[in-house]
Amino acid sequence: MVDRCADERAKTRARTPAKTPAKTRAERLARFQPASGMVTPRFSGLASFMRLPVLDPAEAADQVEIGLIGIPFDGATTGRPGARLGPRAVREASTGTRALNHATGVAPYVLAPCADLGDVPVNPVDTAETARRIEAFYRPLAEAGIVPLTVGGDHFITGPVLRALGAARPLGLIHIDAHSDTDDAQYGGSRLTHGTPFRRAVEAGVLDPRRCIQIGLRGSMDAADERDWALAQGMRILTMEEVCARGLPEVAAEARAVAGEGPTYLSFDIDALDPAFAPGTGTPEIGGFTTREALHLLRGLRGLDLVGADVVEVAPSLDPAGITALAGAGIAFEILCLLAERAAARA
Ligand SMILES: [Mn+2]
Repeated sequence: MVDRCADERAKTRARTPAKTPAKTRAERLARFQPASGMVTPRFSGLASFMRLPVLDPAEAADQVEIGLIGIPFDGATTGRPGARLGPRAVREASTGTRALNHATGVAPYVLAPCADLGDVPVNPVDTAETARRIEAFYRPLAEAGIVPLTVGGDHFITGPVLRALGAARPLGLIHIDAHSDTDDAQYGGSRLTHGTPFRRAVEAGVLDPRRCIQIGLRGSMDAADERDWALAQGMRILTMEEVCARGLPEVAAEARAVAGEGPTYLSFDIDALDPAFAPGTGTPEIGGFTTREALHLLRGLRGLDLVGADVVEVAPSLDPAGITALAGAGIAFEILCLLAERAAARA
């Protein structure tokens, strides 16, 4: 009698990265494939990002070109917390994403070897220490040329990621968000909040403000300084009102023009989406993107030299229906397709 289970266990083992590193790119592509839903059902097994193999980041150099990473930290949230639970919820929701982008035809796992590199070891009660740990986690990846796709965590986590990726030269930025996050507000003497990462990154010289664009800003502000400071640095801001007036193709074209040919980071705050589509987030603002509009906008960003990206501020405990994590997983897949196309172009 044929033991079908044994056969399927063997296939699963074949997908698990062996201790011996793969030598050729074709070997690496074959090794780093997501678990097939035809072999092990999508609701079974351990939930890694996109059902990809899990790889120790210390073994990632010369093996994978894109690393999916969780940063389960929300200690810099000034409003409603919960984004520390984002990576785990997005991993779970992402088990439903399949191999091929129906709109663009991109098959990311055919184009680039990708793995889940696990979570950054954060300290939930120490923001400054967590920033150091994040930067230390990403520096060797940057040096190895591995492109990180991060799931947060609150938006504070993007700052130390940018410090690692932009250490060699300042980066351009495409920042899709309801808020500018260029605030300088102090909470009892601390400026380490999820409302300040891009101000700190410009000050640190890891972002080139003239190559930064912020898309979808809306709602209310504590003070005009958040916007005025960004504009004074030369950052471009496209408010949600301008996005609606001009249309997504023009917005995407302007984003590509502002970022230009140079290395660029893409940061997607889930609160860019309307709370109807992403209620599980710390600082929801009405009047945002639909999930469909967000996908169209991202598809307009093909061809950029993306050196990293993130999806942040998914706070699943604020959304019992789970639609925010589902949106986060779908946005992450769309961004992964952009990163994989770029990796294949450089291979
Ligand atoms: Mn943000």
